Amino acid sequence: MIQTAIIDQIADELYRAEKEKTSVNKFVERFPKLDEALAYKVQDRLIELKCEVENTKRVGRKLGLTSKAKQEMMGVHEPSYGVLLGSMQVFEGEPISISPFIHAKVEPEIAFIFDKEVKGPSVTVADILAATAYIAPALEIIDSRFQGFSFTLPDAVADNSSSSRFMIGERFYKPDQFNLQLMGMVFRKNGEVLATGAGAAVMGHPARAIAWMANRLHKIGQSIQPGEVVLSGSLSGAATIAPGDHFSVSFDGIGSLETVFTQ
Ligand code: 0L1
Ligand code: MG
Repeated sequence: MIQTAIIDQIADELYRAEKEKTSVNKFVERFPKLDEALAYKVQDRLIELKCEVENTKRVGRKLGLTSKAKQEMMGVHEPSYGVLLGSMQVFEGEPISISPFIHAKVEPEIAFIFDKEVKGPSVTVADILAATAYIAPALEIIDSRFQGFSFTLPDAVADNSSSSRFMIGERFYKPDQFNLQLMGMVFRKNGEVLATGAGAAVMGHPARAIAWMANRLHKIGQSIQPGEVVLSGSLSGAATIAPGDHFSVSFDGIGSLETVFTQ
């Protein structure tokens, strides 16, 4: 199969899996040519397809696989990234129905809102902070289209890094007031503490994950654009969701964010 046919085939299957709520098997066995570089092309095609059909547009990006534990589990040394679309945003105070999801999970993250372009190569943590207008608490709802969340890195990249929905706090904070490495976080489910952590859980510093992405984007002629929101990666493992569950994340200095899931 030629490359463009592989890209279209995998993007179509992932799109259908999401719409029809039917998980698929890993693609790497059927398409041995599916490496990381080709997977990002599939991701681009999938996003193009969603923008066409859902009449939405790109509003930012997300980092995935930022924790050492997840990277080791997948045998990789790098994170991944995906695209955030306007249609994926949900707002605080709106209950989230789990009915469109296959097996969604929720993650506590820090969102960065950019007011300057960030273009590689050699982007540093300082460059990311200098281009960031605001940070805010965020929750990401991930939902892999693969059966049992079982995939390789190229599979997950093709699947837009398991992105599904995201929510960001409505109060924004300037990043220069905080040491993001040391920023404490408490993640609760139904009032009970599920996880605690600090910003350093994300590759030593959440902005380091975004710097990695900016340098990776440079290789394909892309950059972070002013106005974009970037979710910098989860500070803890992802939590499973059942109808009625209430989740909250509280950060030292930048407040909290909460949501409830319904059937
Ligand atoms: O946001 C994430 O960390 C998810 C990345 C993709 C892999 C997964 O679903 O765990
Ligand atoms: Mg995430």
